[in-house]
Amino acid sequence: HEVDTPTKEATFGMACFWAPDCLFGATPGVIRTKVGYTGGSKGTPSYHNLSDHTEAIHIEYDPKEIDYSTLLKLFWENHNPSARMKLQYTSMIWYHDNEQKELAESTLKEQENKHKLPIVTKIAPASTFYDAEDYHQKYRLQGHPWLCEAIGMKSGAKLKNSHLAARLNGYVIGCGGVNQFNAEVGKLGLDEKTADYVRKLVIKNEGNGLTC
Ligand code: MHO
Repeated sequence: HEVDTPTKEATFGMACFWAPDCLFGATPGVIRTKVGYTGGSKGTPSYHNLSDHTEAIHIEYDPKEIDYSTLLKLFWENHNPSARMKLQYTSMIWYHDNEQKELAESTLKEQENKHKLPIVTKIAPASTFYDAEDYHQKYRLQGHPWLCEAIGMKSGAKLKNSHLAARLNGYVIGCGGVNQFNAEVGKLGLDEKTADYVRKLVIKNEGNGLTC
C-alpha cells in the first residue's frame, strides 16, 4: 500500500543512518524515508568514499499529520548530540526552509540548557542529497528476505521509495510498538501470514531501542 499525499522534507544526521531510517519509518505522519550522504562540497559520494559528506536520513512527511517540531524532538532524543564523531557520523540538522531553521535553532538552545556537555550539532541549509547504495536502504527490512519477497520488493530501489517498506523497516526492530502496528495493519494491505510475521517481530523487539 502506497500513499500519495503532498509532503514536506526533513534531513538529519544522527550517526549511522540505519537507525533513524527505522525510527522515522515507523513514525505516524512520515510517508517515506531514504538514507544517503549530504552536507559536503564534492560530488558523488559513496559509502566507501564519502569525502566531506555525512550519513543522513531524508524524510518525507505529511505536515497535516506531523509537524517539524515533533520530528526535531525525535531527532534530539534518539542520538547523542554531544558525541564528537568523525564527519561521517556527525550530528546535523539540514533545514529546508526558514521555519525549519528557526525551530532547529531554538531547540538547539534548549538542548544547550539541558545538557552538561557541549552540543556539537551543526545547523545548515539542505543541499544536494546523494542516495546511499541500495543495500543500505531499509537495511533492517532487507535482513528479512522472506518479508521483502512477500511484499514484492526485493530490490533496494523499490524499498527506497515505498511507504510500506518505511513502516516495515521500523516495525521489524520493534519501533512503533505492537499497539500502533495493530491499529495500522489494516491500512498496510498485508495478507494475514505477512502481518503475523511482522507482528511477531514487533512483539519480540519492542522496547529494545535502536540498533546500528
Ligand atoms: N555498524 C555499522 C555501521 C554502518 S553505517 C551504515 C558498521 O560498522 O559497518 O555507517
